[in-house]
Amino acid sequence: MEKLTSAELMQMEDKYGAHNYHPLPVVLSKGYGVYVWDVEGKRYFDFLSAYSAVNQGHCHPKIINALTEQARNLTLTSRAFYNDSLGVYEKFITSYFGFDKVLPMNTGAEAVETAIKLCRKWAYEKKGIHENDAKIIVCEGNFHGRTTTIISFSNDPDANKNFGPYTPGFVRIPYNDLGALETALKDKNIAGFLVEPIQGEAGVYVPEDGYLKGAADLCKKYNALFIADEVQTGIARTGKLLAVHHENVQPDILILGKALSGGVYPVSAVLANDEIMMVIKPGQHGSTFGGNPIAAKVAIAALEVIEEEGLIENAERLGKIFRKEMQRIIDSSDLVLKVRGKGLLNAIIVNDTPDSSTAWDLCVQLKENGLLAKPTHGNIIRFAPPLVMSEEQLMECVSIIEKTINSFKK
Ligand code: IF1
Repeated sequence: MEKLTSAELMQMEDKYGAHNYHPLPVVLSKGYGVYVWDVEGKRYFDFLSAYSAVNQGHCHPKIINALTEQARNLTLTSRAFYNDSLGVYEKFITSYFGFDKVLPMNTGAEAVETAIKLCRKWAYEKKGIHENDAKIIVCEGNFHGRTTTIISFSNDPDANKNFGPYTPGFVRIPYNDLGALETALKDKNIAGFLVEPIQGEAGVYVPEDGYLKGAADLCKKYNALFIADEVQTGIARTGKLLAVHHENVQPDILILGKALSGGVYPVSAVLANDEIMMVIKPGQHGSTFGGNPIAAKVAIAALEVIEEEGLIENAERLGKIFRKEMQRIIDSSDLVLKVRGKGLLNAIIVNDTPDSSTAWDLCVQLKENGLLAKPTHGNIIRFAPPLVMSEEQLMECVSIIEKTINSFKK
C-alpha cells in the first residue's frame, strides 16, 4: 500500500478525529530513546516525552520485552481471579515507594479519582466526618486530569466550561501559600489536601522551598490526608524519585501514572498505608484492566530501568546544566524572560502575552531545527526530554534552542 504522507495523515485526523487537540504539524512514525522520526524520515529530539510518560526513552528494549513476553502469555484475567503477575508487582512497587499497599489503575485521572474516593471514605470511617460533608482542598491552577469530578475543581475555563453541573466537596486555595492552607484546614470537614508538587500544566510552577514539608506538617496537625499527585513529577522526572523527596516528605496517599509504564501502556497506581487503604473493602472500587498482567510486568521493568540506568541522578545533573545554559541564553535575548523547573521538568517564559502566537511560532521553528516541544499555556514552553539523555545530546539540544531563539523572526 502506498505510504501516506504527513499531509494526508493530518487531513485524516482532521476529518475523522474529534478536534480535542491542536497538535504541532508533525506526524511521527518511530521513536527510540531520546529521538522520534516523522513519516518522511526526519529525526527530532523529543523534548516533551509525551508529557513525561517516556522518562525511560521511547521503546526502551527492556520494557518492550516485558510487554511482548507477557502479551504472549496472559494479557487480562480481570480481578475475578488471581494471576501470577499482580502480587509480584504489588510487592515490588510498595517496597519501591515505601507504602503498605497499592491500588492499581490505568490512567492518571482514574488514579486521582481513586485517591479522592479513598480520602473521602477514610474521612467518614476514620476521621468521623459526617457522611457527604467531606471536603478536599485543591490549588488554583491545578491540573489533575479530565474527568467530570476532576474538572469540577479546576479554575481553567478550557477545562470546565459547559461541562457542568460540577461535583461538590472541593475548596480551592492559592498554590504555594501555607497561610491559606492552614486557614482552610481549620474547617472540621476537611478530609485531605490534593496537590501537584510542581504544577505542570499551569506552566511548571515550582513552589518555594519548604512548601511541601510545611503542607504535609499542617495536614498532620489538622488530621487531613496529604495527597501528592506525582503523575507528571514522579518517577525521577525532577531529579528525585518523587518530587516530594526534595523535602523528604512521604505523602499519606501517592498518585502515580505516565512513566510508571515508560509510555508503552496505560498504568497508574495509588499507594497508601493500611490504616487508609483498608477502608476499601471487596466490591467497593475496581476497574476491568486495573492491575492486569501486562501492566504489572511493564511497570516492574519501567521502575527497574529507572534504578539500573541511574536516571534520578541524570535528571538532577542534566537539569542543572540545562537551566544554567538557558539562563545564559536568556541573558542575551529579549525573546525569553525566564527559565524555571527542577531536574528535567523545565519551562521557559516567552516575552509576549499568553494569547500571542509567539511561543507556538517558536515551537514550529524548533521543529524545523529538529527539536519537538509544545507550549503549555500561551507563552510558556515546557522542556522535558527523556531522562536517558546524555550530556552531549543535551548540549546539542541547547544549541538548537539557542540558534532558534537567536534567529527567531515573529
Ligand atoms: C491532556 C501535562 C496536562 C497530570 C497530572 C493527572 C493527570 C495528568 C499532574 C491525568 C495528565 C496530561 C494530560 C494531557 C496533557 C498532559 C498535561 F501537564 F502533563 F502536560 F494536561 F496537564 N495528574 N497530564 O499532568 O493523567 O488521565 O492523562 O493519564 O489531558 O491534555 P491521564
